[in-house]
Amino acid sequence: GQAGYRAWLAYHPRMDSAASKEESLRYAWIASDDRDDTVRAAITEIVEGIGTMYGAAPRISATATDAAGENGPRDSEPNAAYGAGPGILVGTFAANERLRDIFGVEVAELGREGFAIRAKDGVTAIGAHTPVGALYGAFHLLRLLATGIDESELEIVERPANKLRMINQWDNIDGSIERGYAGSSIFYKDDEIDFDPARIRDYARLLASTGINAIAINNVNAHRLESRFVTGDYLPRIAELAAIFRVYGIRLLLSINFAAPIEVGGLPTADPLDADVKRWWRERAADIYAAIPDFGGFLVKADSENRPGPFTYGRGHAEGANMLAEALEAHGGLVVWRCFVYNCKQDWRDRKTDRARAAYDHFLPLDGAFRDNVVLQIKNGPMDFQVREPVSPLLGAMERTNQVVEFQITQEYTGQQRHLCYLVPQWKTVLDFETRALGEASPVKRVVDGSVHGRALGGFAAVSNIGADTNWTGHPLAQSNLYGYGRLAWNPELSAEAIAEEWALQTFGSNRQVADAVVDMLMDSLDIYESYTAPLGVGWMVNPNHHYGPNVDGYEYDKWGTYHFADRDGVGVDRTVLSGTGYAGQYMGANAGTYESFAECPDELLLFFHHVPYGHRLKSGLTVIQHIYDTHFDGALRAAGLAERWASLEGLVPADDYDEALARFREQAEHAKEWRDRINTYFYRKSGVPDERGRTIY
Ligand code: GCW
Repeated sequence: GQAGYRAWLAYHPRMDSAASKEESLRYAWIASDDRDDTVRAAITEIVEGIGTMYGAAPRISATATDAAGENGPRDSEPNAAYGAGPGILVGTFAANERLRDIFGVEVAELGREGFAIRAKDGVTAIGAHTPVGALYGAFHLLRLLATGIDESELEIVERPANKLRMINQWDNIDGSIERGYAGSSIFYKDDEIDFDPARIRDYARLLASTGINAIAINNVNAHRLESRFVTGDYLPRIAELAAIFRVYGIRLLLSINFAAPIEVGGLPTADPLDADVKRWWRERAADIYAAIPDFGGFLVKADSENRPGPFTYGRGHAEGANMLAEALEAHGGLVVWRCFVYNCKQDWRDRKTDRARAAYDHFLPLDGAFRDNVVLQIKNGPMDFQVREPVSPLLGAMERTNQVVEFQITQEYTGQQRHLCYLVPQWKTVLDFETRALGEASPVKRVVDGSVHGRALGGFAAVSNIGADTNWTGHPLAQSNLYGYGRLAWNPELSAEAIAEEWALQTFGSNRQVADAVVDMLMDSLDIYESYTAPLGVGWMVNPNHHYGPNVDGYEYDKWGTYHFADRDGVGVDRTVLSGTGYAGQYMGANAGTYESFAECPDELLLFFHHVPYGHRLKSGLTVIQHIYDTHFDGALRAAGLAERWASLEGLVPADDYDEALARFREQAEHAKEWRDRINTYFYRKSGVPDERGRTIY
């Protein structure tokens, strides 16, 4: 269907028509003295947005001075309905004297990407130091209008908390998307870079409206042809993509293949200390910057899941990353080096090796060894984007290393966009986690924004959930995760609920009944999904490879290092220092003791840190086995409830969205029963303990 395409930039007509009429009077014209493409994009967006919401578009005035001239705008036809009236000024302080007058001196703290909005004497002014700041301000004003804020006395100053606010596309040149659940790629087709510029622009608009400022356009697993993206064969087309994103303040990055000097360059080695290898990468960097002057840099998955890396040559991650960083440094480029490094060929009989330890064990010793234009990208948890994991102990542990946290917007382990799972609450838990890096007040969000350790560079990265499906994300409500990620990267203080509400109002319009229902469903969804899939911090009870659906022992005797160790007496992984793998000891300060302790470890992570008897009583008062039964029965019921709640919105949301979501909610309800019965049956057969409440287990 078409409805979902415009996503949260739908700009629904305001329903409250009296207010709407009055407000539209406030925006009779829009003007700027800036002439660049980015401010033009801001103007276009406002004209379209306000025009659609209020039924009367602001007239574009050539210059800010004309717009407010005594006789109103002179350069174009006066707007018949509203005359000169009050309007909108947007742009940079440097180019717009009137913005300098309106804002005076308080603008210094805005930084490169911040903006200020002030409504004064009939003029709504959006000012920034840069065109992209003005664009962010324009999107912010539109967000406020769409969410029905009282804009008569606007006084807003915003700047992003994080420097890097990045999206990773796991798109392949054949058009497939690794872990993609919303159709094929919008960037590639049939082994070519092949895109519709209008669609890329719309993606850029969606991203920029939330504050995203960087995008790596190909899969971190860079295959044969993608390895050549750094060469002249592909750079002209990539430069076209970069030009579209540039207008929206988004820098383009490429995922590279560490072995490209061999596979593409024909060299005998990819050793990072080899002079020819260094020269080869310097030449590639020079070529890239000739085509894309503001190229963002390289994203690197090295020595991870069979990808090549410096280990082959007896070198370490710092040597590998620094070699690439040197090649990019003169051009202002970054190396974003992923820490998702572990042994994926483990013997399940080996009870000592613990995949959860791997990132910390590999990277902590390298603290201080990376160049300033290297940033480490650390997955939010120590394993791999499970429904529930503890926070990676590496976050905050390196004082002299730039860090970004990596989230997964695409729902690989969280229902693959067939189940509803609003992930913002999960990310909030991670961001608010107190690392104790400096005793107190060192939450993850302050680590990655650079303030805890005084780092100049940091931020967020996340794997996108979009594809060529008309509604971008398959499940229409999964758009909320992309939206929420961008908003959190801009401002991690926003609550999950506030973000859900913003998203619902912008996406479905100002009908309160719809917004309230959608917000409630989103806010319940993670807990519902966790209930029927992943009790008490156990993960990986999924089908191998595609990762959809229940399979309790799917990975139990496998090489990927992902076990639950259920036996007749109990379940869970002993990761204590005392008797287990020692992982709990990687945490700082009191956190180590909390997780080490059977008594203090929070219920929701108990089985991640401890092997526990089925009869163990949780803080909730339930035994572990009864908790498993109860949450699975309950989760399946609540999943069915989601379908009913959605059905109550028939006729109130666009039919396309309604139908697409309803089909998914029905699948979720059925599939949740499968999860319930598989998990309950498995643990009943292992433990022999019956359900206290006598419900059906097979
Ligand atoms: O979660 C795993 C995925 C892989 C992915 C890998 C990674 C891109 O199953 O598909 O590869 O993580 O993050 O590199």
